[in-house]
Amino acid sequence: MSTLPMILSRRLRPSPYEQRVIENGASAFTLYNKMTLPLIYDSYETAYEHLCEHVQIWDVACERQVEIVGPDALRLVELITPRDMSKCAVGQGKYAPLCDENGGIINDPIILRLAVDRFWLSIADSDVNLWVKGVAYGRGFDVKVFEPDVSPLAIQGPKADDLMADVVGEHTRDIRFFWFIDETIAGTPVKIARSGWSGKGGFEVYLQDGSKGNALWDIFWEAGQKYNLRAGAPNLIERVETGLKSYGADMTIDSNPFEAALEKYLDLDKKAEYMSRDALARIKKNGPARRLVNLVIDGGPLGSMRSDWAVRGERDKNVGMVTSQAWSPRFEANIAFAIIDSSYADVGSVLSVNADGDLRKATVRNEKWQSAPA
Ligand code: THG
Repeated sequence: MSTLPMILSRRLRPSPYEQRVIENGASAFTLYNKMTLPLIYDSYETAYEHLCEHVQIWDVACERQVEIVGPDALRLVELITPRDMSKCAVGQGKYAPLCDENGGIINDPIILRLAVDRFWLSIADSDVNLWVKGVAYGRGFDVKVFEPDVSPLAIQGPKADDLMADVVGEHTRDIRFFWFIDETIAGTPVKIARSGWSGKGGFEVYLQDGSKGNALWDIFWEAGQKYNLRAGAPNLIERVETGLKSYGADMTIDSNPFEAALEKYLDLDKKAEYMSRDALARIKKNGPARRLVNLVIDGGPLGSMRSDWAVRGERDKNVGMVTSQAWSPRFEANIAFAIIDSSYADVGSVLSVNADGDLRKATVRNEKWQSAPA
């Protein structure tokens, strides 16, 4: 396929890497923050095998940045997340859920601290810019909130360190997990962070000039040939194995961080004011009604792209739904995330899944997909 089967109006915003993505034969895209996100070149399976061994270049420009800058920047960032952002140093990032006054998850960005009073929210797919602007105006905060010209390009896989060292320098090996440095590549300012939406290691390069997409891509492309670099994308199989949850699929504004298994990213006792404090305290006290769990579904590959299947308990009671699903070559099993009524959500709980009429036994597993202790 040489063109996207979509009408490319101004509403569908272009990625600076779009030309290279198409040239490399991307065959399936999703829509993310009103941009295309290429997900498949060859197949999820071949991309998964390659990602586990080599290095890939990913167009993740759709992970937009919402910049918050000004004297009240920290107060505003603290107000919108239950994570303690006073502990985030300049040059560091934190994975932090944004929660509204009901505890509902607005988004689950990585928050980068660029200066004492300047942050980027590197967002998943929802309209964070509008929400944050509303909060800032409503509270009369002295800040600017806007989406800057920044387009992340991910370099992911076990050979990413060698590639980055060749392109930028040996010092990039010392970047700590979720920290970032300022660099210039192709005469253009970038930030290089050790982060990315896979468990295979790597970096994200935040390009700060959208007109330089091809130039940046080409530099990594040429240097990457000796490492068997390929164009890739966030990989469904790998991310479910690794336990990375996707906003819009595994969590929405109708779920809270307790339900979405994001408890370890909460600092409920932090000093700063935050709008979800009362709601999250209440949910914690009563226990969440539902929980996002790991599920192993019996039998051979299910191989469906849509997997919002019903999950049933005893006497066929509907107890939840599958939110993401993939056949894992490593565990030789159908592994899934599912949102389940809390009383059915303990490890070892035996349920069933109705996969488009195919009724399968399913078991709640722990975070490493291992069997429950007998
Ligand atoms: N990169 C950038 N922005 C993003 C994403 C990204 N925005 C949207 C989405 N992805 C945000 N979601 C996540 C979820 C998990 C992680 C990163 C982004 C992640 N988690 C680690 C883990 O779970 O092991 C560590 C989290 C931590 O310790 O703070 O990496 O991919 N730029």
